[in-house]
Amino acid sequence: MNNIKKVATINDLSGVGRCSLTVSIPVLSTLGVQCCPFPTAVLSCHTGFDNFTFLDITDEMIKYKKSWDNLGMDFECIYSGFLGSEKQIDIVLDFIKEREEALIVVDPVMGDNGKAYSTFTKEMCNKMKNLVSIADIVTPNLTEACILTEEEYSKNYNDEKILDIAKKISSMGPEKVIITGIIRENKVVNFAYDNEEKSFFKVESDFNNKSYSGTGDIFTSIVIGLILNGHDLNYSVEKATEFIYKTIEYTSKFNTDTREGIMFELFLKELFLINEHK
Ligand code: PXL
Repeated sequence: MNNIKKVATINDLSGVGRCSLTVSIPVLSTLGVQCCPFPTAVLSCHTGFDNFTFLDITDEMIKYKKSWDNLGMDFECIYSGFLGSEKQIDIVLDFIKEREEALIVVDPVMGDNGKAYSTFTKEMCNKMKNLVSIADIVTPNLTEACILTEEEYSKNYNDEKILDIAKKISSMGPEKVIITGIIRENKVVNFAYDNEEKSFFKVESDFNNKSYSGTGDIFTSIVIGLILNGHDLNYSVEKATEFIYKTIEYTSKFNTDTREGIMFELFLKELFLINEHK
């Protein structure tokens, strides 16, 4: 019996910088789920580098979707990340609406450190709200959570305010809201709100003052893989946080360019063991 779950992973392919598809494919495979890439753009490096090529493949996405539609291709999960244009968001909306029985995970990739990414326009931010409204789980960072709720960005929000923001996002549609990478003094905090369980918890790890690219994509990929394997939200967020902490701690010993991401390749065997634990 084929009991391997499929995840349609809608994200870009960036040649350097360990983010989006280049991390989701190995992480999901290690967790025993099949990552089916649905590429949105091809970049030489992610947009954090001073120089990058950007090939928008919106037209190809229309044909790609049609091919999967014609084949009746279904997925246990649809995971969307970096989207390059308003039209791409519309394609993803249609793709999801035709497959609503899947677990819909939207990482509303729009910005970081209080600022929208250079490729992200105000119109795209507005459209992203429509995508968030049909998701089951969303994983914004604090910048994205503030953009979605039209709150002013501040690094100093307390737990009560973060819960308020998470509830506002949940009221847009998603049952589970995970706000990632909140930096508080020497800690990084991930918050999770579950509207079904009416629960709210946070997982903290030490922060060594270095922010690496792609950690949000690795985090969301781990959470998806663990949830699809039957682990609960609490375990999934806790283990994803621990994995990223450990990998950052190791990577930081080598003084690499933080835009190159974290050395997760060396820790995949640990991820495999995390998943085996029931
Ligand atoms: O990791 C988020 C991300 C994904 N894809 C591209 C990016 C970024 C963040 O900068 O530029 C192309």
